Amino acid sequence: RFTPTPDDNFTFGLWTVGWQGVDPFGTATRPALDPVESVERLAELGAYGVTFHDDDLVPFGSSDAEREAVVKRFRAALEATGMKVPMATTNLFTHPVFKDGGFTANDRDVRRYALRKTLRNIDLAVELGATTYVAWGGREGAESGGAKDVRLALDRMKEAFDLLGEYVTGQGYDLRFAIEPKPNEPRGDILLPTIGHALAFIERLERPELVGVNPEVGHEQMAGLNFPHGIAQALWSGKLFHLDLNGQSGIKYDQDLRFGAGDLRQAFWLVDLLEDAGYAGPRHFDFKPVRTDGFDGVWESAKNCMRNYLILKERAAAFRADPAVRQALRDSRLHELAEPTAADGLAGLLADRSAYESFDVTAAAGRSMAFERLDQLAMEHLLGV
Ligand code: GLT
Ligand code: MN
Ligand code: MN
Ligand code: MN
Repeated sequence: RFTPTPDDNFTFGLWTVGWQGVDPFGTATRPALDPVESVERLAELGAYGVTFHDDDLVPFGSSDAEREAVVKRFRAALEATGMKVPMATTNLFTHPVFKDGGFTANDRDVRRYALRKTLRNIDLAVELGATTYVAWGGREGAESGGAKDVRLALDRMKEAFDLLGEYVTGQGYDLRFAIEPKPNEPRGDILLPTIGHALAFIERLERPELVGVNPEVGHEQMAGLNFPHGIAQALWSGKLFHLDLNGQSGIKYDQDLRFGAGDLRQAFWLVDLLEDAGYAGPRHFDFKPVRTDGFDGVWESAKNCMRNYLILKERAAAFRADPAVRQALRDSRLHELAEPTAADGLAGLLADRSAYESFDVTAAAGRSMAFERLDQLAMEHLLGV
């Protein structure tokens, strides 16, 4: 029970299990991991695939020959294990050249380099079978007001996504982009800080149909937002192209805990939502195994990201199937929310005296919504009571 198989569609970034524990206050606590070993270990644990930044796979500054050799070895590991690469992305944040951003750096040469670096890795991503390309603009932002003209930066951001869209369309690639919002860290303030900002931005692009979002649990929670609500709006907008599952405890630095740690109740409602909505994309984990642990903790936490998802999936299904819950949902009038407010049209609404003139406001105000009972039932299912 709770042991994943590739059918569960669990994927991991190479940078997650490969994180060496470098943080702003300390150096690495673990040695580097060979991407091939990550592929093999994750396959053994039951994952469906892996994702990568260009530099996770091919070290920055490698020659073309070195790149070819690395990719060949990686591809052989994928073939041997059956692991897939549904998504890839670009590292536009580690090298000092990106200290003021990639697509929105004030320095035009850096912006042109960032685009070329991205286009180069898109070719590799498509070769390896990826259909989603994530764009996390961690360095796109500022620490001070005069340093960034945000309206111009958004012009440059749009220019970048328009060029990327033109490229994949011209190449005939089956690849869509997913913007990953984050409010801050590493920049003091990052552009496109939340799901909502990203959704509004996408509508301004030349090819909005090619661009969606890749929301991360912890990133929305760093802004104090309700992650399942954000995901619901992304789904409603047809824009949930991908997502990053992890754990976060409240408004503080980006904790990247394993999935299920941190805000467990939001994790429950998130799994309930994804499963109920029939979200078909990868369940992608973007977490950092705690730097206190050795590789034992790395593989333990990777396994438990998947295990916790499957436990919550079972709990959510039990919640939805429980007759007491079905009754509680009716008592809370959820079925009424599914009814259009005015199927009779504006004329019908205006002619309906019971909607206003004879509406008993006092009686309606007095009807309990009965939400407390519903929530306690959810709590008990979550706790396995
Ligand atoms: C980086 C970041 C993540 C992003 C990755 C994709 S890189 O680790 O913290 O949230 O998803 O670029
Ligand atoms: Mn994060
Ligand atoms: Mn991260
Ligand atoms: Mn992420």
